[in-house]
Formats: sequence, C-alpha cells, structure tokens
Amino acid sequence: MSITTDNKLIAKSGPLKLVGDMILARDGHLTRELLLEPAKFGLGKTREAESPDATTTAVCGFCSTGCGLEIHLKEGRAVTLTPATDWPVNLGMACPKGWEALTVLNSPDRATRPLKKNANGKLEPTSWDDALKTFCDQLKGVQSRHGNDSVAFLSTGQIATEEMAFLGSLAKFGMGMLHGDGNTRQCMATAATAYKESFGFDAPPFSYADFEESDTLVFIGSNLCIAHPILWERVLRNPHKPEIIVIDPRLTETAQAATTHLQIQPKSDLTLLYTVANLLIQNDWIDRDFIAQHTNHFDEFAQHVAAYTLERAVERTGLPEQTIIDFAEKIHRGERVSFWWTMGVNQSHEGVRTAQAMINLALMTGNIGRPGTGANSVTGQCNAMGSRLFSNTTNLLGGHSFTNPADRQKVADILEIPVERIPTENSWAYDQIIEGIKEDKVKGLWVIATNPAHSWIHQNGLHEILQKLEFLVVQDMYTTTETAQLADLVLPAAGWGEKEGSFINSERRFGLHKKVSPAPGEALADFQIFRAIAGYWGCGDMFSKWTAPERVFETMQQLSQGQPCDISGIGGYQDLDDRRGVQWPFAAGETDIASERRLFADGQFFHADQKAKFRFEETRLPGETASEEYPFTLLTGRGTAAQWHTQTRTAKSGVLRKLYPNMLQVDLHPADAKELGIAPHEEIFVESKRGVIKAHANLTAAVQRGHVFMPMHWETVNQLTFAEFDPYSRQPSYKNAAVRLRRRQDG
Ligand SMILES: Nc1nc2c(c(=O)[nH]1)N[C@H]1C(S)=C(S)[C@@H](COP(=O)(O)OP(=O)(O)OC[C@H]3O[C@@H](n4cnc5c(=O)[nH]c(N)nc54)[C@H](O)[C@@H]3O)O[C@H]1N2
Ligand SMILES: Nc1nc2c(c(=O)[nH]1)N[C@H]1C(S)=C(S)[C@@H](COP(=O)(O)OP(=O)(O)OC[C@H]3O[C@@H](n4cnc5c(=O)[nH]c(N)nc54)[C@H](O)[C@@H]3O)O[C@H]1N2
Ligand code: SF4
Ligand SMILES: [Mo]
Repeated sequence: MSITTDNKLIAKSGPLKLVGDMILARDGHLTRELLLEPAKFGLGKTREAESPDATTTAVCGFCSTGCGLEIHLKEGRAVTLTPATDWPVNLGMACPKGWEALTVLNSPDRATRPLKKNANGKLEPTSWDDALKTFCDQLKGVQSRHGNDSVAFLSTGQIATEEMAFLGSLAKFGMGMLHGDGNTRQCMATAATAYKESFGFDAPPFSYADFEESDTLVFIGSNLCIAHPILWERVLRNPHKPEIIVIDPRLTETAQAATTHLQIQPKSDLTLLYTVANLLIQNDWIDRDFIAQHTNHFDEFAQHVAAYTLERAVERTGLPEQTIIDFAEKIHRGERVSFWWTMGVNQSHEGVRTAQAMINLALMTGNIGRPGTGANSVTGQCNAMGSRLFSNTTNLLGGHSFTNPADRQKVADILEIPVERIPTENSWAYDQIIEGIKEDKVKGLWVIATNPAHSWIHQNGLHEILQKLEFLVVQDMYTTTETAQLADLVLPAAGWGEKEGSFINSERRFGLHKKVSPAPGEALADFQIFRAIAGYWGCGDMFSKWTAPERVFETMQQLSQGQPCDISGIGGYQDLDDRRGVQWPFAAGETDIASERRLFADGQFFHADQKAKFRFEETRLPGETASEEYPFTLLTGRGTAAQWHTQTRTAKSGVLRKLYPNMLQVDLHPADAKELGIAPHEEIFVESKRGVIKAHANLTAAVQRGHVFMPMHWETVNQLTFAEFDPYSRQPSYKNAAVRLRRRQDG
C-alpha cells in the first residue's frame, strides 16, 4: 500500500473508497491497518514510545487510585512493568491488580473478531465491514420503527476520557440518541449529586496528601485496604499518629486496622451523622465564622438535627451511647479532620443525604479547604471521574447542562456542529433505561465496557428484560462476559495497554495510559471503533477532527474553559507525562501549580453566591428489611484486592487467582451458623424474594449476627439484590437485601 502525492491511498487491490473519513478497501472491507495506524497514512498520530526498548509511564486501568506504572518495552512491546517511584500517587507501590495488568490481556477468550448472531442464535465471526454495516442497519432500523429515542447506550468509567467524549458525542449528536448512561451510576452518582447540590459542582475537594496530613480520618462505608490498597498505604505514611475511625457494619480489614470501629447497623449512617451534628451544635463545637461566611441554610439544618437524640441514634445504629459521644468528641478535638466515603454510603436508599451529612459535618467544623481535611468521596473505577465530566450522559460535555441554552451553544461552537444536534433534555438514568426496555420504549441497546448482566441489581429481572430488545450490541475485550453472551453483535475492543488516552483519578488528577502492546487479532481501540461507526453511520464529517485521542483532549480542554474543571493550562499529552499527571483545575495562564492541590482553600464554593449549602432530610428505612421469613441482611461488596468486579479481567491471571477463594463464599457469624446447624465451608442456599443461589459458608465474626456478606465478583450474587434506588442520584442500593439461609440437606 502506498500514498500518492494527492493523498489518495492506493492498495495493491486498487484504489480505496472514502466513507466519511473512514477508508474502505475496494471490496468494502475495512483495512484494519488504517484504523490501527492512521499516522502511517497521515490520518492522525498515535503515540508510541520513541525508542523500541524504552520505558514509558501509564496510569493503571483498574481502580480510581490512578497509580503510575512504568511499562518496560522490548522491541516496542511491553514485557513487564514496575510501579513508578516518582508518580505522586503511589510513590513506587502497586497492588496485585496493577502488577498483573499486562497478564490479563492474554487470554483465549479475548474478542479478536466481530461476532454476529446467526439464524440459530449462535455468535459467529464476521468481518468488521459486515459488523459495522449490521450495527448501522439494525440500529437505524430500530430508530425508524420506534423513534430515535428507542436506541440507548450504556457506557463506563473504564475507557479513556477521550473515548467517553467520542462515544457520548457520537451517540447523541451523531446518531440522535437521547438516552445514555453508564456504570458510574452504579458507583458514583450519589457522590456526584451530593457535591453538585452542596458545592455547586461535582468537585471532590481533596488531594491524596490529605491522607497523610490529617490527624483524624473518618472512613464511612469504605474498605480502603481491599478496594484502594495504595491509598491505605498513604494513610500508613501519616506521621501524626492519627485517629482512624471506620464506620462499617462489618469488621473489615480496614476496620481492623483502625483506632476505632463503629460497627453500626446497615443503613443507619444518616441517623448517626445527624446525631453527631446535633451533639457538636449542643456543645458549641462548631466553627461559627466559617458557617456564617461560607455557607447557607445552617439554621434550618440545626433545627432539623435537634430531633436526632442520642436515644434515637442508639436505637437505630445499635451503637452504645458513649461510643457516639466519643465519636463527636474526636471530631471536635481533631484539628485536621477528614471524612472519606465510598460504596457503603453511595449505594444506599438515602445515599445523597448521607454523603451530604458528611459534607455538613466538614462545613460546620470548618474542616474543608485546609490540609488534611475535607468531605471526600473516594472514586471507584480508573476513570469514573472522567465519565462524570466528559461522557455526555448525565451532563453535557465538560460539566455543562443539556437544559441550559448557553451551554449548548458553547459546546456546539467548540465542536462546530449545529446547536440543534444537542439534546435539550436530560437522559434517562440507567434504571429508567432498563425500565424503558421493559415497557418497549427502548428497543436497541449499545453496551460499552460494562457487564450489566452480572453487575446490575436484581439480575434475573434484567436478564428477562434484555431479551426484549430487538438489537443488543456489546463492545468488550472478552467474548465470554455475561452480557456479550446475550448480544446480537459483539465488537472486539482493545483494552488498557493496547490504546492510549487519559484517565482522571479520585483526586482529580489527569494521567495517561499508553499503547504498549498490540491488540489481539482484529480488536480495535474503542476510539477507532467510534471513528469507524461515525463513518458508516454517515456522520463522519461531524468528527473529521477527532482523528486521535490527543486531538480530542484538546477539544476537552476548550470545553473545560471557564468551568470549575478547567484544564486549558495543560500543554498536551507530553506535559501530562512530564508533570506526572495534573489535577484539575489548571487554567490557561496559571503557572507554578503544585503537584498536589485541594479545592476551596479560599472558602469559595461553586454556587452563584460562592457559598456551600447545608442539605438534609428526614431519615427513612430502606424498602426491604429483614423479616421473619427472610431474617438476614445481605451486604455485598469487594471481596479481595485481587478481584475486579465481574472478573472478566482479573480471573485471567494465575497469580491473582491464587489470591482469592476459588468458590463463592457467604460470610456468616459463627453463632448464627451454630443455630442453623451450618458447618464451616458447607455449601448452603442463600435465598431472597428474587432468587436462590448456592454459596459456601465462611464462618467469621467479621459480620454481625443477622448479617451475611457476599462479594460481588460472582455472577449469581445480584440474583438476590433488591432493586431500590436513591431518589436523587438513582444509584442502586446494592448493600441491602433480606435473605434466608437453608442447608441443602433440609431441601
Ligand atoms: N480489589 C478491588 N478494588 C476495587 C474494586 C474491585 O472490584 N476490586 N472496585 C472499585 C470500585 S468501582 C469501587 S466503587 C470501589 C468500592 O470501594 P468500597 O466502597 O470501599 O468497597 P465495597 O466493598 O463495595 O463497600 C465498602 C464497605 O461498605 C460497607 N457497607 C455496607 N453497607 C453499609 C452501610 O449501610 N453503612 C456503612 N457505613 N457501610 C456499609 C461494606 O461492609 C463494605 O465493607 O472499589 C474500587 N476498587
Ligand atoms: N452486588 C453488587 N453489585 C455491584 C456492586 C456492589 O458493590 N455489589 N458494585 C457496583 C459498582 S460500584 C460498579 S462500578 C459496577 C461494575 O460493574 P461492571 O462495569 O459491569 O463491571 P466490570 O467487570 O468492570 O465490567 C467492565 C467490562 O468492560 C470490559 N472492558 C474493560 N476494559 C475495556 C475497554 O477498554 N474497552 C471495552 N470496550 N471494554 C473493556 C471488561 O471486559 C468488562 O466486561 O458493579 C456494580 N455492581
Ligand atoms: S491500587 Fe488501583 S490503581 Fe493502584 S495498582 Fe492497584 S488497581 Fe491499580
Ligand atoms: Mo464502582
């Protein structure tokens, strides 16, 4: 193949046909070489390491900690990796998943060719050309029969920010969809909503340095030792002999390492936090100056929490009175108190108000904007923060609003598209999209880098609902995921290490991951798949400038200008690498920014009057509670540091497999086991109103009596969960279902 002077591509088989800016060989077959290496043909640049035996840094693609990993290349391909010692996040450390990040790329079930369902309902390989035509024909067909909004997409917090922006723009502006959401809904929607209401923007205020600078750290519903091991390492580096208070119904690894463990009843956090607020006010342990200058609605809040008496808290939380008083005193005594939360809060029927109850405590005690303080949501997936800002799902690109005409015009001008292409309404949330399928309103679904058939709440319901779709496309690295198995079309995607782009970690730090390994077979970077789809769909012109991730990053920078998440000061990808990642904001014109920065040092929040808001509401019981028939409360979450979610990736490493139990276990208190006659390791039935599954009894006093815990990494667990959602964030409450236990021999 060669390029003539007038830039026409000549293949051995004859000239190539241009579709949008996508190139097809004469026989209509898409040349993979062109998609993979557009630079070779002057179609945009992909970055490769300069020297074939170089070392290059890439941010880890599992959790939101965002560790820097040095990837060592031989002849241009990654051979091994080591944690980066100069990356400000991990300082030379990595957890087992990071160490094994390259291994999981090699697996016989990698998707290497597009797969299409044949007449017998079996997935079989097809060409990219056929797959892309099928994608367009089928989804356009659905739209012409049922309207544009009958096709929706479910995206992810695990692809590059540039890919998210491409997907969201392609789907909504190019293909005319209205509804698209992502797995970030399962994960971060509560924190995002809480921050937005309280601070005026979805702005986690902290930097990881705060773990080391705090003298009192409060972790609520966060098992850092397992879920963010390297952040726990940062806590261990704290030189101030800090108080570490862990609030969790289970005696987790993190709780064991704490100085105080408040082993509360599940879903009683809000009562506890309001009671503590009441105690702080009663004792006048609050920062009245900060409250007056920088917040609104404190008086109403004080009135509200006055009803939260110790008696009430003892009753709801199960904690002794003195423990609650001690907790309030520790907050008062601490000079630099930080509040941290993760899924034990976000995944709750009243998650938003619970997150805000922590924000309220930080505000009323002036524990924000100073080193070692803050109300800090620890993110989950490597790029959940990217999806919150740039996936074009719950908000318009760059933290803008679909319903704001000025925002729409700004985005249209930057993207050089007609403003009419931008929806004027918000999308349905994930659960509403699923409900839409049930009600025959959504008939086509495109799922990218998420595995809802395993991870969505009340799974049996979902499986039935997905069967109702006229067309389901799944874009994944592996063919064996529970969702890919249900698909009509599978698009094979390159994974982390096989493509490039940026991630944003928990502390708002942008960092890059790189292409250090070729994707297997015909698998393509999601970015290239979106480019190809744009071309085949007929909206390639709209994306003619979206030739490479770095070009899209430049567009994101323009979009961010004037927003709290302004990143216009970053000098491109090289600068991101040179600076070892950059936290937002970094606006053009700023110089000398520190590597680790927190927000709100000036007490100015993002609401129009620059004040933060106290938000609160009466506490409620969850929609399902333990009963005589189903006497146990089921908690779910992360099992081990070596397992990632639905296990499509981590199960592929022999090293990681050795680090976690090889069978599904249910943690059960020994006294409960004794009462039920259940022996250690016995396989038992765990049953909720929605399903019954088998699991091996793991007898441990880490769970309280009347509770059981199961890791989410086994596909059956979500057969039991109860589909309830926070009314504001619409995040599922995965950590609350009523179940009963049965010995198998009892039938
Ligand atoms: N190894 C590993 N690490 C991961 C992940 C993974 O799959 N594997 N996933 C990443 C992602 S996406 C996320 S979102 C994070 C999640 O990180 P975490 O939220 O820390 O992990 P979980 O185990 O889901 O939940 C944390 C704790 O919440 C507790 N909990 C349950 N109900 C309540 C309650 O009512 N109140 C309180 N206070 N606590 C409660 C549980 O007992 C559990 O210990 O982890 C990230 N890191
Ligand atoms: N019971 C229970 N359920 C839960 C939770 C819980 O605590 N309890 N937690 C919830 C939370 S917080 C989360 S975040 C979700 C996670 O739920 P999911 O998002 O469904 O879980 P993952 O296994 O991370 O799925 C990611 C998918 O993307 C694929 N993939 C990875 N990288 C790429 C890529 O670059 N491109 C493409 N195209 N595909 C890729 C993987 O192979 C995998 O199939 O689970 C939720 N479900
Ligand atoms: S802590 Fe998270 S980011 Fe760091 S190596 Fe482990 S999985 Fe990767
Ligand atoms: Mo998550």
